[in-house]
Amino acid sequence: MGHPNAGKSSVVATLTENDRIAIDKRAGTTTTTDEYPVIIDGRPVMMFVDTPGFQNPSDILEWFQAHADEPDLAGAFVAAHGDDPMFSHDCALLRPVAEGAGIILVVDGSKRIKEKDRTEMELLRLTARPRMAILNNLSNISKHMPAWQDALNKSFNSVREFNAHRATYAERLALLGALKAIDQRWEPMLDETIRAFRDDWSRRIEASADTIIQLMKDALTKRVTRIVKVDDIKSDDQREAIQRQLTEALQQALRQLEVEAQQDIRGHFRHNVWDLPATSLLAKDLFSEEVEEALGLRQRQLAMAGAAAGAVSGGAIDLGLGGLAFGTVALIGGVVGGALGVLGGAALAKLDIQRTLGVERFSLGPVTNSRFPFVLLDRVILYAARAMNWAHGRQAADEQAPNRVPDKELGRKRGFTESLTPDDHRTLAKFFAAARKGKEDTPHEEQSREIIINILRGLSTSDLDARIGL
Ligand SMILES: Nc1nc2c(ncn2[C@@H]2O[C@H](COP(=O)(O)OP(=O)(O)OP(=O)(O)O)[C@@H](O)[C@H]2O)c(=O)[nH]1
Ligand SMILES: [Mg+2]
Repeated sequence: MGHPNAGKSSVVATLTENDRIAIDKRAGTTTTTDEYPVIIDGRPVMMFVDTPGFQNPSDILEWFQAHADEPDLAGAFVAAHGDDPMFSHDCALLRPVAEGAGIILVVDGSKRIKEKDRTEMELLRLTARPRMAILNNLSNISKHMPAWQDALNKSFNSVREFNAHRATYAERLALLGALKAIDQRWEPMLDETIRAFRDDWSRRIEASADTIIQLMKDALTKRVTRIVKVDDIKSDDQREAIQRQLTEALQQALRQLEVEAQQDIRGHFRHNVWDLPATSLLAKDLFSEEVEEALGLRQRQLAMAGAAAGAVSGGAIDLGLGGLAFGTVALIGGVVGGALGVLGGAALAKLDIQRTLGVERFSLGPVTNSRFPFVLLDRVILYAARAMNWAHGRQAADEQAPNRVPDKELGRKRGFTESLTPDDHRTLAKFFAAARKGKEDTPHEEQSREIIINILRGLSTSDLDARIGL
């Protein structure tokens, strides 16, 4: 409950992980009293009821005061006004309370308290139902918060600050935990809900790690091929053009794999509305310089990890020319070293050209570039971090990301793999090397999965806005 535009629907959206609830900056968005279950393991464990807010709070308060000896004021009010069209909204609002629901009042703590607010607090107190107040803060003005705390503490069993746009998983759990304090009878149900939430969260993290491992394996075995009749290749320019097409095709295939993995992860964390500002690293092209600079390992880390894993590709252009023996090596080398598929001075993948029976078979892949898998891994973890921490009530809010010093100026990367230990780097590099060869279920794969799970667990609680550049 609460004023129009206090953020009621946003709180419900965040707590129930439902980003399809109508939320808008205009007041009066919610026009009916709607039920939103919290579903865990396909089972509704509790229900939130979103409301349009009081229409005639002073009339209700007056009636409550005149009938103060009624044991169940909400029920009595509904019984007395159920047929009165003037009060149909207020009855819809009080009906769940009459039926036993607890009350959560949502207020915008960035605004000054008005008389109407005091009226609502008082009438909710008179219902004598278990009640909690949530201090939302819509515009980051905190000077009125202490006054709200004082006023709310007088009429509510519990008063909590909760930011519907920024609340993390941990804060959602804490709020559910706090609901226990307002009515002891709810304790077993809430304990079960919280337990189910925790288990579910672990499962989502594991499912995301599986998605990520699979992405790495798919990306590192991807190969694109083209067969052309020798007679159709009349010049080196044509050979160059084919190579260019193959590089574009390989990049496109890798982008597609990333998109599919992202969709999976989004699904694990129940996000449907998903807009990224153009400034987000996640909105940039996977093969852009910006992404490569911000993510992945530093040169020295890469060299050490690569040496341990017997990396296929160092700083030089790696050109396989299996079976090919004519004078285009320099040319092809030149092409690969140009604008095409180069990451950190090394080609993305090996080009292989074989000539048999009047045809030339061009194939590019799998990726041999040692930087690329770390960049890809960092980016998909970044994506998971956003999926885990983007409150559902925030939807596609177009607010500005907080100002921060560009990481470039700080001279640091913004990914996650960089901060891992050299041991972990080696493990990952060995997993990548094995994946490239199509090996399944190696010990390094299992260890890499654990590394990823640990990173994801660590991301569940921190405020990542600044880091991700949302
Ligand atoms: N910055 C910020 N904005 C918020 C927060 N919570 C809600 N808002 C914004 O406040 C506006 C109103 O939010 P709603 O959730 O629709 O509010 P409501 O109380 O359901 O409004 P009605 O249904 O019209 O009564 C929207 O523009 C939200 O994006 C918050 O925690 N931080
Ligand atoms: Mg609403």
